[in-house]
Amino acid sequence: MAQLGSDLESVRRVFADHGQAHVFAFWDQLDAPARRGYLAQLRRLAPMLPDWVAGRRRAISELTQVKQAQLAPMPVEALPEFGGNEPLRESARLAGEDLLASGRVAILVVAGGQGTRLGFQGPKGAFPVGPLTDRSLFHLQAQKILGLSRKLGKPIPWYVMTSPATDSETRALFRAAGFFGLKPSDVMIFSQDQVPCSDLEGNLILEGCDRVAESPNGHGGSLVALVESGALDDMARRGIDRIFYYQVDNPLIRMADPLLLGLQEIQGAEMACKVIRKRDPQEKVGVLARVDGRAGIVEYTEIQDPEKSQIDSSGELVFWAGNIAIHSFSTGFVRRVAEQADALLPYHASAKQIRQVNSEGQTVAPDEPNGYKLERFVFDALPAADRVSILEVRPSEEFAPIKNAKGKDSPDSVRKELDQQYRDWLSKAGVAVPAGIQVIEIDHEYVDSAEDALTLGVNRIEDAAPMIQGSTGMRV
Ligand code: UD2
Repeated sequence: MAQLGSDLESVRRVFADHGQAHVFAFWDQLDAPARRGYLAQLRRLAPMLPDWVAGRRRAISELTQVKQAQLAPMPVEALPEFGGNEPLRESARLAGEDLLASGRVAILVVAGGQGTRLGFQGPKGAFPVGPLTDRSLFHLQAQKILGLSRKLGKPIPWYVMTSPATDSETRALFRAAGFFGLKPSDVMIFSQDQVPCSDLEGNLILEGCDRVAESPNGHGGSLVALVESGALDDMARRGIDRIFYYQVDNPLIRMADPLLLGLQEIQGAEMACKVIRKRDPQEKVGVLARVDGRAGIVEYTEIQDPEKSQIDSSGELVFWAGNIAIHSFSTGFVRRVAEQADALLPYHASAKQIRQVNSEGQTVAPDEPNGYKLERFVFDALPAADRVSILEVRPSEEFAPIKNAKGKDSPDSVRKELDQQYRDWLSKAGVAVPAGIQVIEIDHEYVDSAEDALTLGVNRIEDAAPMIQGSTGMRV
């Protein structure tokens, strides 16, 4: 108890010195176990307070500043229909297949987000996307990895980044599902860190009488978590030096795409990004560009006219390369960025409704944003990369994220896109889908492309079961 007392006083002083003495507002009302738990959190937060104070000040002030930067387009390996180099794509694919065959590639999914915008309780990776079987995003992605491993004749390890909010549920889910058929030793689940939220004035928020509000530190936190969790060391032991990065909310993901991996390889780049062609200047996606001479992403909120609507001589937008958050990294680059994270990965603030105690000590959910969550963005690593490769892809083939409960990027719209992709694969492979079939579900372990569908050697969907199932009834 004496230990607790002296500890308490030094912790109290740190918070007071940074203008955050209010975190002790309810201390006198807490019982001993609550005090012990709370002190453990405060002790953990105390050393990061100086950086937090500076970081949140910069992040909040940037919200109201229009950045003045010199923008120029980046060279992009465009799709063949937009003048891209087909032989280069073919060489890239072969180089990527070599990397995969020699076991140099790991897959990383960032799955620390919760499905709050979807109104879903639980990790977003648990969200059901299978129209017939209700398989989850994780399950569908595991099927893709199983299929890839089977083709390679060796496992390809899967690193799953969770957050303190999703970690235990995610682990339980993988265990209950028998790791979806993957070998548990080839799946590494690790958590990113959290960072305290800030109120609108820049102070810590009390989420409860004995709890400071914290939230996951953004997908950029993955670069640090890879090092701190030992995942990067684990990769080194396995002879891996490339990481294929994607976000859990995209069921159309082309897993460990050799084209992206190979383009990075033959261009000698430290980081590679997939982009889609932005057609409308108002579209809300970040754009890859040269920012003050270095590769970077300009958020749609930051790009202004004339650059935003600038058209080239062929009538195309000059800044058209929209980021879809699919990357490939060299592991050496990840380690370098992680070591300099404080300098390279600034926090970005976004206004949110954050649960907070009122003066009576009751936690309430506000109706309006009452503070900021602070996040690091993975693409802030771009300017630090020696070279960056950029590959244009077709959204209908590889990008349909589930973000909202209704409308665009909702479970309904994404299931439709998935269904359309299945129909396209089957049609290219000459497999007939009878007119009455309203819902199709494909097991990605066996069929993950039109080429795979062709190898089944069938021309009726009924003959392909159980890899491909069709149903005349709609799931409600
Ligand atoms: C992100 C990009 C956007 C576009 C889009 C593609 C930013 C600011 N914007 O939009 O430009 O590329 O994705 O889908 O990044 N996650 C974590 N930990 C965190 C925060 C997020 O793991 O602390 C994961 C989350 O589980 C999800 C992904 O990162 O898989 C994207 O998060 P989001 O849905 O919040 O990103 P969004 O829609 O703002």
